[in-house]
Amino acid sequence: MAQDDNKLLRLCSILHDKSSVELQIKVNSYLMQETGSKIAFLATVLSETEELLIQVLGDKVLEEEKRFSAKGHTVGIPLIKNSQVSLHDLNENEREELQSLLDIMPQTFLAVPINHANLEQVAIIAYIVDFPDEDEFSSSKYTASIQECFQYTLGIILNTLSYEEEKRLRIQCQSLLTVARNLFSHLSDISDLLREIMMEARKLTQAERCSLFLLDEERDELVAEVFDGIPAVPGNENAPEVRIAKTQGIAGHVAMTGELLNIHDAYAHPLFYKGIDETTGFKTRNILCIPIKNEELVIGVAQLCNKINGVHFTSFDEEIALAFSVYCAISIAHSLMLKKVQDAQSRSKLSNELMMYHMKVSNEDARKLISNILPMPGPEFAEFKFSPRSLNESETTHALVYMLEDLGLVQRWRIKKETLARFILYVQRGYRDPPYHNWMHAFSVAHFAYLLLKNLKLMEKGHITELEGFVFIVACVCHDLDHRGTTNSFQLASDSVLAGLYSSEGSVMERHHFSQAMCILNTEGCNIFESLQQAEYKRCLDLLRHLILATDLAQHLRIFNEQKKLSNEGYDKSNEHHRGLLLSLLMTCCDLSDQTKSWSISKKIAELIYMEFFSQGDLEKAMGNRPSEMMDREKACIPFLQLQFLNDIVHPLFTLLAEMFPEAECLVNALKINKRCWDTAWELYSKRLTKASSSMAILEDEQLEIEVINYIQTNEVV
Ligand code: 7OY
Ligand code: ZN
Repeated sequence: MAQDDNKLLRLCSILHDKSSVELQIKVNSYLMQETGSKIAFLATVLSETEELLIQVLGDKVLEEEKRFSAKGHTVGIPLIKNSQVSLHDLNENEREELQSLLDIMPQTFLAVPINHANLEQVAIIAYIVDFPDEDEFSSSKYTASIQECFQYTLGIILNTLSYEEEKRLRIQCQSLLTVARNLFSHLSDISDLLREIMMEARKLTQAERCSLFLLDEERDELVAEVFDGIPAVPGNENAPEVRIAKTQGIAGHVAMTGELLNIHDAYAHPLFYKGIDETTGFKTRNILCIPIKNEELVIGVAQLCNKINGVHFTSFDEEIALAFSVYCAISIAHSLMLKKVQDAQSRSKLSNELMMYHMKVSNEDARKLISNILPMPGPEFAEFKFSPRSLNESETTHALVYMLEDLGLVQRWRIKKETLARFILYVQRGYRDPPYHNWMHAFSVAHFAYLLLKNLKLMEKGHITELEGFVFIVACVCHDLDHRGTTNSFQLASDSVLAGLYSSEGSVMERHHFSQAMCILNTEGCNIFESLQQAEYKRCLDLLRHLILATDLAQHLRIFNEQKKLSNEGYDKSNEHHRGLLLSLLMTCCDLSDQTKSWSISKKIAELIYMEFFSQGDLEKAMGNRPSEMMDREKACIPFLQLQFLNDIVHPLFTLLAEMFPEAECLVNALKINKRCWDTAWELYSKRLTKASSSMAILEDEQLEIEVINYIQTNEVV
């Protein structure tokens, strides 16, 4: 026994730093010596799949490792029975199965399952074949020495096996990661990318060659994108395009069926086409051919040829190849998408160029706007009662330059006069011509901002900063850029392009107005913010966005309660959030300021607004939708709607303004007059009780005019 112990110790001492295959050779030969058997071998139990793995028989390493299902092969019986098995336990079939594995018919046979230390589970099975069968007790002697052997060697064998498995998995993972990384770095060159992927697959599966074919739907052909590991370049004389019919050969079969083919002997396969080998002189032994699918649709075929150091590709290789085919599919989908996006961008750029060409503001126009010394655009131009709509369109651009100069903003922010002129002219052209939301609206809103800055001395008193005062006016002129005379909810209901871009964020039109403003700022020679320092520049754009979004009435209603707190709890001019709330309030005041002018303007504005609303209502009816009452020319009662609008929105708004700034009291008074006028109009409307043929008729009614004027005179408000 001391002798035996020495041998076992010697075995253990040489088991270090070996591969699992070398290790098994050592253990097998030890067992063969100890038991006097001709062949000893081990099977590893792969518990996940209930498979047995055999890599070595005696001292011979198998060309290809063998995997058997435990239930499907004689070598699995000890695992299933969880006991040792000898030749007596095997029937004829099972003995033949052993013969074909070992190439000899065993005369004696013993298989011993070896459990994991401390576990019921079988870790490996040891087999000995053709040992001297002396007596009936010899079997237990052999069992004992096998078990003794593994008592000392099992740990290192299992560790080595799992280390090798981990290493294999790590290499596979790394290689998939390398490919995934390439997905991003090679995005623009799909050929490069596909070649990289296939080369990685080739390395990992140990194939001599790799090819990749993409399906050409139009011609029902497979085109080589990568051929023999080289990217195929169409039109390159040196590498002529390789095309095969979609129905031809192994690749064709895989393309048609969408099923993987692992062909062990290419020449023996009925689908194999020898033509290519004959012309190239290459000898194909075996082929692994995998479909590349987008969902269920086959878009290409990857092909690996000739397993290096192996008889054919294994099920392992199939797994790897399938993983790589997924990457190929992603890359192809990616590159097609990228091409589409790039094309769309190019088209959009072209149409933008065309538009800019026709919209171009000439240097002459820009210079004309700033050449003269600017006179005040009219008496009372800086008073709340001034009506900016009394100016004609050409006067408005001069008036805008005048306002910015008058407020000292051009000098303060070093705005180049020519840049300012060009900016203003582009903004003016950025407006369409619906009845209400046109350039005159934008201009009158900006003029009201000027009135507020001047009459409430917002910058002098430090309520807002000089930068904010500047952006305030700019936001006003830009706030409805490219308005189409339809509301946010109409964008959603009609599923417009703008809704597609912005519906998830809300304030669809306002986001578009801001985007248009940015487009103009980014047009050459138009950036009025160019002289600002980086921090100021960023603050400007943030504020511009904030203020344009504030003109969405839905946003106004959301923050009105918070704005009321500014008056009740005190306005802190050093608090940026407070200034933001105040500026938002001021934006809404400017946007609705028409209602603080004279009755004739209030009435004219209502006419323009309802022209626009009723057009939208007509469109909604044509789309098969029911417009809201105020958009429906059959249903709207204009005086009632105006009263409601003034009462619910405009009056509370200007009341808050006057609470914060007593100088604005006159605006509330003007508003009250207009409310009384609409009240009179409503009374008249109710007396008639006729549903007039047109809801607009009330505005044209002479009797209304007389009665309202009568009201105004008797109350001596003019
Ligand atoms: N005066 C107006 C607007 C009626 C200066 C807008 C509405 C309209 C109504 C509730 C909301 C609206 C209502 C501006 C001015 C301009 C107000 C947004 C509108 N007299 N409308 N009106 N807006 O959506 F009850 F259309 F852009 Cl009548
Ligand atoms: Zn507006």
